[in-house]
Amino acid sequence: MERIITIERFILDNQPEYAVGDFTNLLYDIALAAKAIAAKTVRAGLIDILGRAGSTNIQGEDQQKLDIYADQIIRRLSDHTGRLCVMASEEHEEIIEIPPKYPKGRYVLVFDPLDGSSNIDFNVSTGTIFGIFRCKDWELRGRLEDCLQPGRDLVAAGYILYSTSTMLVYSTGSGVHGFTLDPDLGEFLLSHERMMMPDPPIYFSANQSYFRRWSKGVQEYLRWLQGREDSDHVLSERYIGSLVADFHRNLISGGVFIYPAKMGEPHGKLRLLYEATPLAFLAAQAGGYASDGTGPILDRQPTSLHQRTPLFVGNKYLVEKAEEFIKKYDLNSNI
Ligand code: FDP
Repeated sequence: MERIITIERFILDNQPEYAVGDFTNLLYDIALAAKAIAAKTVRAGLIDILGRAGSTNIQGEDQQKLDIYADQIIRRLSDHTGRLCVMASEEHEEIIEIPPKYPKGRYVLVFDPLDGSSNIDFNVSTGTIFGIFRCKDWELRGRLEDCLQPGRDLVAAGYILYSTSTMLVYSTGSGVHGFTLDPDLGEFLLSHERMMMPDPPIYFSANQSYFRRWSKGVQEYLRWLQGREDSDHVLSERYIGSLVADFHRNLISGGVFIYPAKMGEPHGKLRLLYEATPLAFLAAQAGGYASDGTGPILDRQPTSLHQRTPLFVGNKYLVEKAEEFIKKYDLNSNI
């Protein structure tokens, strides 16, 4: 019979050498928040939680009730534990300081509480994305610069996928591991150890309704992905429009997800700090690669919390090919 390993056991057995308990407990806190959000998500249709909450976040997008709930639960589980020095969430314009009445910790949590939230009303998968950095100055309480760190400095990153089952996937820099929530036990159980993106890839994910707004390089790349011209890769297309779900499928089956810059949106749509960077960390750990079209996402130094970036993530060869097309066709052009 196969061994059953809970996430708690796995985190404890695999904690990095520098972890002295805080880091391990921080991952538990995230797993607990995941259970709370998952429980709310499955009841969404039952308790009249669907629909908009009537407020707008700083990106100008409508917030929905589950976004607010997810944001609050992560904050309320994390702000008083003494493990964090600061947080940043997609739903907050400024950094989230740890209230002075609570002790400050050594880690920084950046998160997108409910990604893909425009899908909630349709019962389509959503996700939470998170990244954990070390606090830059342990003497001080958290500051903006603690949050504005490049992906190379992440100590952990992961996501939770709310779908037919709830999955928590994370990495602390030694492989990517996936856990599935057993609703009867209320525990995340190890279901996918050491996930690697399979090669050859079989999917590409892109919202092709933007085709005419993309640069020449991206258009040519799309044609190549579709197997026209000289491509030896014939891929199937799958686009859920929920980043975590699209990334997760490509992680398991092999593929590439792209959300390029487009006319009118020269920096794309996705956020560098709490969407692109954590997924870039996971991709690299799973043998893949993430680029903004010109170079590694992991090398990008964020200059503001809500900065956006074009994103190409997944199979290394396919992402490098995107860089090649962009270099060839777009070098001196602006969109
Ligand atoms: P959403 O607007 O539903 O929150 O990050 C935002 C995001 O979803 C991603 O999850 C998703 O990949 C993307 O936007 C979808 O955008 P398009 O509708 O422009 O394709």
